[in-house]
Amino acid sequence: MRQTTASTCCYCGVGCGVLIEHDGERVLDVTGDPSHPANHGKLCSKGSTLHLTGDLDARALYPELRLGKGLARARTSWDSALDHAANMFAKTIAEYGPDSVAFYISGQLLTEDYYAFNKLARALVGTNNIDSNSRLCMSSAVVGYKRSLGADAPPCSYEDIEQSDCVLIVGSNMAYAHPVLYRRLEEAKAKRPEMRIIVVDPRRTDTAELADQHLAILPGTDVALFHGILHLLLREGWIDRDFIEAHTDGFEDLKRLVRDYSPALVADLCGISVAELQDCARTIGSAPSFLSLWCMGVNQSTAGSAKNSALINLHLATGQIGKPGAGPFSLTGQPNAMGGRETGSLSNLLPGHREAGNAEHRAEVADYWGVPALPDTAGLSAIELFEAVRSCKIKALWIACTNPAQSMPDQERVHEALAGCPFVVVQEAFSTTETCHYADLLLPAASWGEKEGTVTNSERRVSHVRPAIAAPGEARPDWSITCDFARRLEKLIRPGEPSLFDFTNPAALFEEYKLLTQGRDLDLSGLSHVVLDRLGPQQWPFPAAARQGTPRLYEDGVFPTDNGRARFLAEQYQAPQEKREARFPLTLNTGRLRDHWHGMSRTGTAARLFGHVEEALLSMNGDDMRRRRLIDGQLVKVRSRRGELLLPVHKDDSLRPGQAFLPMHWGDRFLNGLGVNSLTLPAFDPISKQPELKHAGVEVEKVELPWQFFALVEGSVQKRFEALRPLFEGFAYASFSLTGRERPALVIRAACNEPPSRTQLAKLEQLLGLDEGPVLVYDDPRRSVGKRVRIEHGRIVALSLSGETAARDWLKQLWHDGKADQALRPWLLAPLSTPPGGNVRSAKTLCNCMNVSQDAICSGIERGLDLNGLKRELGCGTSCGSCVPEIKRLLLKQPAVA
Ligand SMILES: Nc1nc2c(c(=O)[nH]1)N[C@H]1C(S)=C(S)[C@@H](COP(=O)(O)OP(=O)(O)OC[C@H]3O[C@@H](n4cnc5c(=O)[nH]c(N)nc54)[C@H](O)[C@@H]3O)O[C@H]1N2
Ligand SMILES: Nc1nc2c(c(=O)[nH]1)N[C@H]1C(S)=C(S)[C@@H](COP(=O)(O)OP(=O)(O)OC[C@H]3O[C@@H](n4cnc5c(=O)[nH]c(N)nc54)[C@H](O)[C@@H]3O)O[C@H]1N2
Ligand code: SF4
Ligand SMILES: [Mo]
Repeated sequence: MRQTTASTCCYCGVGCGVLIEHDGERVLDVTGDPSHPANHGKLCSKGSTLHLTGDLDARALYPELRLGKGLARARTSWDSALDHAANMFAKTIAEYGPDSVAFYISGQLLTEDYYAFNKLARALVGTNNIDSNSRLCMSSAVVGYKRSLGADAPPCSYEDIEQSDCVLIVGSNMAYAHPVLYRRLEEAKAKRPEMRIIVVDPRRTDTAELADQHLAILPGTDVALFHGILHLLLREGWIDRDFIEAHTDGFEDLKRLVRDYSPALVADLCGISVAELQDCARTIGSAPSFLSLWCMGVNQSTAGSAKNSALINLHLATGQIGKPGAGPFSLTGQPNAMGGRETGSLSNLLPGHREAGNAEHRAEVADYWGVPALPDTAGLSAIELFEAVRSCKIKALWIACTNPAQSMPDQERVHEALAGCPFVVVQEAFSTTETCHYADLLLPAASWGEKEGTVTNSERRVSHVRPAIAAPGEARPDWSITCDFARRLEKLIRPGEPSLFDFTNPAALFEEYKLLTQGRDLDLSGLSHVVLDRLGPQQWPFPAAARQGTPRLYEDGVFPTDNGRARFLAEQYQAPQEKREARFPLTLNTGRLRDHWHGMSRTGTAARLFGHVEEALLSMNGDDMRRRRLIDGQLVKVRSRRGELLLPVHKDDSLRPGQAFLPMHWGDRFLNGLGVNSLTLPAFDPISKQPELKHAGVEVEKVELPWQFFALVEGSVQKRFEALRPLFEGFAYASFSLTGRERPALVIRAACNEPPSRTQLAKLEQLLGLDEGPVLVYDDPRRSVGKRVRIEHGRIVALSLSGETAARDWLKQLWHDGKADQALRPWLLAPLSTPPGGNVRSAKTLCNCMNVSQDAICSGIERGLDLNGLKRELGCGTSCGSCVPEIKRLLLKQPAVA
């Protein structure tokens, strides 16, 4: 029977409500929940395809245990898996102390999961070694809010974005990363064109399409920019002296500091003109309301804390906080990174926005938990933690819901750490990740649509996440795995004591947790799973007596600091860690694509999500390519001080000369060579400890790899991927992706210096299903060239080109069109590899919802269609709208002929 369950999207921090249609066993469809205040029924290209993701062949289904390094893992029972884990942890703690173990968790866990992990680490094990991937994501924003305003609380609501007169978007590509919020901004701007939007980003992103002003500052120079703006605000008298006087401290010091940030100096540091800077300051200074949005371009920096505070300074100086359409509003990346901050899931925090370094806070929490004390040794942050694993100080590591062997900087060291760690537990929903490879114990976790709990989105709104279907195989929800393990560990290290983990459901965890927030800035004590069901998603604070949530903080100008006053921070601009030098003259920036999520464990199971960008490409400015004699699509080697990566280059003039860009999504599984983060650096901000993921010095050079390979194969793509992947280990270049919609196919591109052995090729052909049956074969052993095409029922179902791949795109198009062309046979039997003429269409799908290719849109534009005409005739941009900024850009580039 078809049923509908209301829940939330498991991707970004917008926190959209979804309606999951299912039959109790399988998810059949997903639509936006019209009653959810975050999205009012809208979804983006990722949310609306959730039901197409999560291929069971890629899921972790059973606990698996490795009994010795070098051996393969074998399936085991939950009982023996968790007993083994408890024994290993107890033994390690007994022998080396509680700080010899660590937990590395994730902003994608639910609040109840986090709470269980925190209690486990701090109360039971007695270590503060519990950190999360939010360290790579939001920790600079946490520091920013706490230092400037006194508590880690984004003060605004999504409505403020719509109501604002001036929105400053810094280091956020929200068109890709927070699409539904971007849609809301687009609509607001369409209704009130006088609303000003400024985008500060070194790249001209899709987000910049909406901007009245795009400031393409040099990477890392944000602090100089903010000080330069304040300098001008002061000079022109565009500040709010009454607010500064009544509600802040520290303005005199800041005034002295920004005196030195003259427009000429700032323009020079930021690589913009004085006029651009003045325009920006004027827009901000004269706006009745001013709101700023920021994300990883600000946080992921060795100056991340300073950037956050310098931006908040602008709001305090202009009194633009605590009123409609105003305030500093960080966009949270992960769906529940906020919940992580609330429950204390960074090593330096404790539940309820407390500090692990504060003795009073420790005593409060210890009291509440009924344990003598909480540990007072500082815990390790992500980068330090993996360094401690590498140097063998940490001997048992528990990783849940994150994939550090893809997402941490300086991958070579991370892989080394994981390989050498005596005991690694990985609690994961998908068995395919790079980190799973190192798991001595793999624990299958329930995932989206299968688990219950709560999440907090970017605007402090708590939603009830509800399960629609049972988890597959023996997968279990995270809170239950964690509590079950904790109860077994308790028996070994706290025998005879009453259990700290007597929870029978997530609601029980929430009930215990919420009282730790009572009376604090984030007070959740009036909420419960039942209240959320009755009232719908609510914004904190929501104290016990409350009837509704709190949309806006600090309306009274009172801040949660010691004296109730907000603080200006006066810190100098510091250049990024890796200075330009002859050996590494380019700055490598990394970030998100529209349709993929992080390491692609989930989005990488839905072929259509590769339609927008099919493979890992290095983007570079045309001038930089010319100087290096590189042509579009050519294979290049990118080198940094830490590693190198081979992939094709792509001309992209949205980048200024001197900069390069790589999507963050490709790790070692989808691209040979430890992925994007083989290049990035582990240097971090001194206060937030957030690493500088957006700024690595690199050089790019041409590589010639004469022997090339291409294959495409339909059916059981995840199984084939797993089977084929190891065969490409030795290749200098190998990239994997999916293509198609109704008939997904695996696509492989690879290249190396010498042809692989005949046996290796035979093995490849066998796994591709090209060794027998209705396969057309051509071989030219002299040139090491081979072609194989398998045709069933008049259509291509698998093919490979080895040695030489000139016909790649033509064949792929034939496959797409579902036919075996007349020209196929003569080409196949001829020694020449070039395809028999004809135009090969661009494979890029711009509109994923309606399946409209870039080619179709371009020819529509040629026929004279404008945006509305394209929408009407082709349907593109009429569903989620994520492709609209790109269509607008095509329209600008290729003006319609009358
Ligand atoms: N499609 C998609 N959406 C996602 C995610 C995903 O994986 N895929 N992940 C989610 C998560 S966890 C996060 S944290 C967010 C991230 O969301 P965003 O931060 O918006 O995304 P990024 O692409 O990482 O980086 C944003 C921009 O910062 C710019 N930038 C780089 N260096 C600088 C600098 O020095 N100064 C300034 N001003 N800008 C700079 C980059 O050019 C880039 O356009 O996205 C969330 N949403
Ligand atoms: N170069 C570069 N690197 C970056 C960034 C960047 O901009 N540039 N951004 C950084 C940022 S902001 C972030 S947030 C990180 C993200 O980095 P990761 O945390 O490594 O990203 P994910 O791939 O989302 O990892 C989440 C994992 O949890 C699994 N999972 C999904 N649902 C569940 C569940 O319910 N339970 C359990 N136990 N597991 C589940 C997924 O299969 C996936 O493997 O990457 C960081 N790394
Ligand atoms: S904007 Fe997209 S990815 Fe983010 S929560 Fe909404 S549907 Fe999910
Ligand atoms: Mo993130």
